[in-house]
Amino acid sequence: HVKRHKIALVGAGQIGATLALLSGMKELGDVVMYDIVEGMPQGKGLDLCQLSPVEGFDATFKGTQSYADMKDADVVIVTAGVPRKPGMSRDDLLAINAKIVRQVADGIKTYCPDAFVVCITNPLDAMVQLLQEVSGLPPNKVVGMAGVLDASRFRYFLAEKLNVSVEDVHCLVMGGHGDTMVPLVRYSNVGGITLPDLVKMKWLTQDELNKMVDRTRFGGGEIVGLLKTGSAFYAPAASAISMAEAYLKDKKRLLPCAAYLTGEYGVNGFYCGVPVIIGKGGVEKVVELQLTSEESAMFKKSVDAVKELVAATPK
Ligand code: A3D
Repeated sequence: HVKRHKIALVGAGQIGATLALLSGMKELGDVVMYDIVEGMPQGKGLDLCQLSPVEGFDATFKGTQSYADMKDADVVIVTAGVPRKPGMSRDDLLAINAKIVRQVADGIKTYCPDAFVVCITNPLDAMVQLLQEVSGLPPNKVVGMAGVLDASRFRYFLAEKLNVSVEDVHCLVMGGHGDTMVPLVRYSNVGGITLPDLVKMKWLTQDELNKMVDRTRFGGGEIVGLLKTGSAFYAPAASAISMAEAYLKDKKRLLPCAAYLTGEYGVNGFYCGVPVIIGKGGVEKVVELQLTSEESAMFKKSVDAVKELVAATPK
């Protein structure tokens, strides 16, 4: 018999609620939404239950203030914490979110140690590391969402500029999820035609491309500046759902994610954004590319920023 999957969302704020909506629309399974704010996840859950007849999908949505309700979840997506306000960097969130992530990790360890865990809480690379360490789950079952979002931003900017379908634009962004992230122009393409080729073909100038790379780097901040009371949530939620779906459906997707490195790219014992294969085994493979010396230097700078953050994380 077919058993429905169970998806636990820790944090039912802007991203959490969108994750729940997308899980329903894609019929990924039954959803449990945990949040410390009493009544809020219950209210959003009930609202989503009442949306399901209109959209025609079957899933339950349960709001809770008890970690016990995460029992035996197949996937856990963590957004618990506080988001940025204008003028704040992701790193400003470190102390407050570290405390919250520790509690979440304890809950996962107790109730669903076999889950695939996707961390979204910022500062991403440090929080995903803490989540893995405190929960004690195997590193291949704990990943951070950043690269899919950063690449999607780059894809959109390119599609808009070149007036082509977003579907045909593919981008790769590596490194930490911060201003030092590394959009890899050489490995990005439109229908298989790489960006350097498109510059040669005069579809866009090198200067325009450089500006889009920069806009990608600061893409999160651009939205924070507009919203003023929080950060992006639709695209971050969709990005995490694509990772969860790759796991649940054993799709073997090749996606850039914050993954635990054990020597790849010269990094040992840290999480950093790299291309990985996600399937039923979680992170099944880290894909190691031959970077140019310039790309390597950018990646190393990004890794150094991640290491600093991890060192600054309250133990
Ligand atoms: P928000 O709408 O504030 O939701 C966060 C939720 O966490 C709120 O409902 C809180 O009540 C809840 N919460 C606080 N403490 C706890 C706790 N101890 N246990 C459970 N829940 C708790 O924020 P959001 O959904 O917009 O963003 C969530 C996180 O994602 C923030 O840290 C953002 O910085 C981060 N974020 C990351 C990315 C990446 O690309 C990595 C993108 C956008 C946002």
